[in-house]
Amino acid sequence: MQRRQFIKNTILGTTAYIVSTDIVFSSTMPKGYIPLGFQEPDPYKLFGKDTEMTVLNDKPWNIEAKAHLLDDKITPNKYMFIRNNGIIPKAIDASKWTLSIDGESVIKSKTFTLQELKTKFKQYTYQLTLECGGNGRSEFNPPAKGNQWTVGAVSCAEWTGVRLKDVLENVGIKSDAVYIGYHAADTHLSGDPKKEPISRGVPMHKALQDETLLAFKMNGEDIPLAHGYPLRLVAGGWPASASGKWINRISVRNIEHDGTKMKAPAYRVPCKPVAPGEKVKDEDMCIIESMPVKSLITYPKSGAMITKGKTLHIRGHAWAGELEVKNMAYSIDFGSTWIPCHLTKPSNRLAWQHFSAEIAFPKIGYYEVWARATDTNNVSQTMLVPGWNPKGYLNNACHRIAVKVK
Ligand SMILES: Nc1nc2c(c(=O)[nH]1)N[C@H]1C(S)=C(S)[C@@H](COP(=O)(O)O)O[C@H]1N2
Ligand SMILES: [Mo]
Repeated sequence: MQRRQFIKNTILGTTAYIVSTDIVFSSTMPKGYIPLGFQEPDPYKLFGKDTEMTVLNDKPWNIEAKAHLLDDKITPNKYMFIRNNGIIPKAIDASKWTLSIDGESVIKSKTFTLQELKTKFKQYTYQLTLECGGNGRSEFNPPAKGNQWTVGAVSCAEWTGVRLKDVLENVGIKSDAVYIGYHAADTHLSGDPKKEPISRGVPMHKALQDETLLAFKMNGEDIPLAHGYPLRLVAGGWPASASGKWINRISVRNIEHDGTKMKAPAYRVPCKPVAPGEKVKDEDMCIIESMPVKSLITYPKSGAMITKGKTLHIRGHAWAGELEVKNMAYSIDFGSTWIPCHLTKPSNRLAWQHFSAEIAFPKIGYYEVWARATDTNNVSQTMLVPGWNPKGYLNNACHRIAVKVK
């Protein structure tokens, strides 16, 4: 926005802000032409993303993966989706970064430097699944507004940091604490410094889990800027909106946190199922907590071709919010029979699991491979898009790929 306005204002001037010198032949430059030096940044280069990633929005940046890009057991940065509600903070000086813990339910507010967090507390590393609550939104009918995520707003990276519970214990929490809320350094799209793009959180029982981290490393390196450098909250298994990026303050609240995008209808679904398209009152919308059971076939790509007589190797990941995936099955006959897949144990709680199978096809022709996960509460993914809801959250329908045997 700012940049576009700037271009409008200065396009016919002679001093280029980006190229930091004069445009020598500006008088012969076609009207309305945008010099290369002024063009929008390339998001792939800017964020270190693979060029097969899909940009859904550039203001703010929202970028998703395709199923086959998520084949790695641990998601590398280049395939990790980006979901932003506001503008990524600029010019971060990690040596000056602080995290304040305040709120009604702390005994006394305290501020830590990043260095203090790293040295005063024990560090832990976990693989944690982060899925945007709106992943799969594009399939809802009637459609829901918002980023039209297909299947790629999910990741499982290795996060290193300190336990939020250790830090809260060090500060001292009152017995009336019910929720924590994060505050971060990104700016509202309007540019208004008094508005926060997002300030969500989790109830105390989630805040105090071993795996809930104040993370400063992702996959063994500093967290990439777009994913929350230099400090982010990671609450695996819950809608990733709970995992605040660029955090500089955590408030321990004696009420359910009431920050931006905590109130209905944001990140909430109808407390009771509703008919597609039905209007739902705010008070009938409930906060999403643990994400539902889901899986993704990451190999092969949809449209795979194999020769008659050969088997097809498939593989992918499965996850179930706070729970574990108990079994994984595939079907090649549109769901009438299901055959078990090999399924690994998670490397730690809240990490996605990996499945694989060798599939034999009876004869030449077109097939679909459908994959279905079942969690430890015996809840399975559905074949059809489940429970329509006004904001298009929690679509955990079975993933499927097309296969041709020739
Ligand atoms: N400060 C801040 N934290 C944030 C957001 C944001 O816009 N600002 N987006 C949230 C949402 S909705 C999601 S899905 C995840 C996305 O994390 P990622 O971009 O690292 O994949 O970050 C969450 N944390
Ligand atoms: Mo999200």
